[in-house]
Amino acid sequence: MTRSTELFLKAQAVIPGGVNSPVRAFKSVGGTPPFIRSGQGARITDVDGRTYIDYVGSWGPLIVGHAHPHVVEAICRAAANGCSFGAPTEGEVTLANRIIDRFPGMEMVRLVNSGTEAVMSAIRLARGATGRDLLVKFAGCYHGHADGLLVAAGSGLATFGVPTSPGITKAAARDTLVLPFNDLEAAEKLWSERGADIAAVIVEPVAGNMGCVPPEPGFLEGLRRICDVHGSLLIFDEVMTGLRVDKGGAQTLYGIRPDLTTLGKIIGGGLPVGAYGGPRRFMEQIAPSGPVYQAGTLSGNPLAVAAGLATLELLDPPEVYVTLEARTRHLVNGLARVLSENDIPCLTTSVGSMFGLFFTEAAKVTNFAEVSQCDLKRFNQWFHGMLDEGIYLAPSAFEAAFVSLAHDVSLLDETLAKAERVAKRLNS
Ligand code: KE4
Repeated sequence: MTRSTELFLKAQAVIPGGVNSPVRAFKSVGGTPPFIRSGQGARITDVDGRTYIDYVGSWGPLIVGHAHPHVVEAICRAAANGCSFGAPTEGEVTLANRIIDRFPGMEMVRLVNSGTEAVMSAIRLARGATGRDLLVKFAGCYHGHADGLLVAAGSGLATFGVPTSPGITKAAARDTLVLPFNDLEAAEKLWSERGADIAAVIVEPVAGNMGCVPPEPGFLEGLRRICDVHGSLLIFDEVMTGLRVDKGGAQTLYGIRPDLTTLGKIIGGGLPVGAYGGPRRFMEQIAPSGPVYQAGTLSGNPLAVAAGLATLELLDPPEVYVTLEARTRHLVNGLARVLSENDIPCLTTSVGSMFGLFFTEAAKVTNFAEVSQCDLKRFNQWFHGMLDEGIYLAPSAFEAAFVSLAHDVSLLDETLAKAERVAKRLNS
């Protein structure tokens, strides 16, 4: 019995599913998740001593690689001065300014402890600012686990949402409407019927929770226009895309200015940080400067702020995002070549240094229904084949993968050589 198997059995006795976040349990791909002991650069090592090239990067935060000396030193220095004060600190002001410098439409930002918290707070602000109740989201986009967001499309198009989890009341789901991603016509129709009651629409500007699905040309621009006409707020959930697809997130990459932006992952450098921000006229409505309440014991935590600041410093050089994108294209183009040479139909997508791989004959996928038609069984075979070769991919077909600054070309080529072996076995 491997140490991971032993630990997984022990973990399942005291932690639901043996994990502290469901996707880590390998339920959709099967098998036992390796328990990770350490990470260094682009590699992680499990408790049985097996090392992997890591394309999960803790689901996005580790864009500079694991245990980067600059980040570790910043955390240690902060910890030596105390872990938390529950009082304002200089680092929070510095990080707020570093974030605002990157996002053109943002004049103020509030730090919280997770992407979920950032999203639920931004939605509360949008409802408070507009005096409206309804929220629109898109099927296949994930925005954390707040009640009103664990909602699937009801029967028919854009009728009231239905809860996707027990414990979520009909009342909580009732105010969320769900549309197909990239379907501007459906959005136009919904707003023509309900626009006066819609507080906001929240969207992953590049969907990263159904694989990596880019916006269709005109989709984001169309949402901006609809919100302007109907007085709804446009919320870009950039928890994953912020500082990932561009220094200024997807809003900079695509030139769209949302009303509110949510962030997480990279801005904490691997420690728990979320954030939401926007123009002063909205953000000053947040307590204590305004009536919309939101609070958090560890918000702006000095260690998390130090990790975030150190990570942002490493992302400052102008060539960083050019390098990340070039390396990601090198890998993705190589994977597409390897799979097609072995007669395995697949579709690859990438935006910046996030990428997706779909086992399908379709020329593209634009929404959750199309992604759901892909060959999930083949994905699971691919996932385990790559894991056995020491390549750590996300244990779900509905996740994006990530390249970090630590993934140099030699590691990418090592990955491609191993992918070749896996593809040959899949095709045999
Ligand atoms: P957290 O509460 O997990 O920090 O953030 C929620 C969230 C919000 N918005 C977007 C676009 C997100 O991708 C996420 C969380 N991402 C998932 C990975 N797809 C986290 C992994 C997990 O749930 O364990």
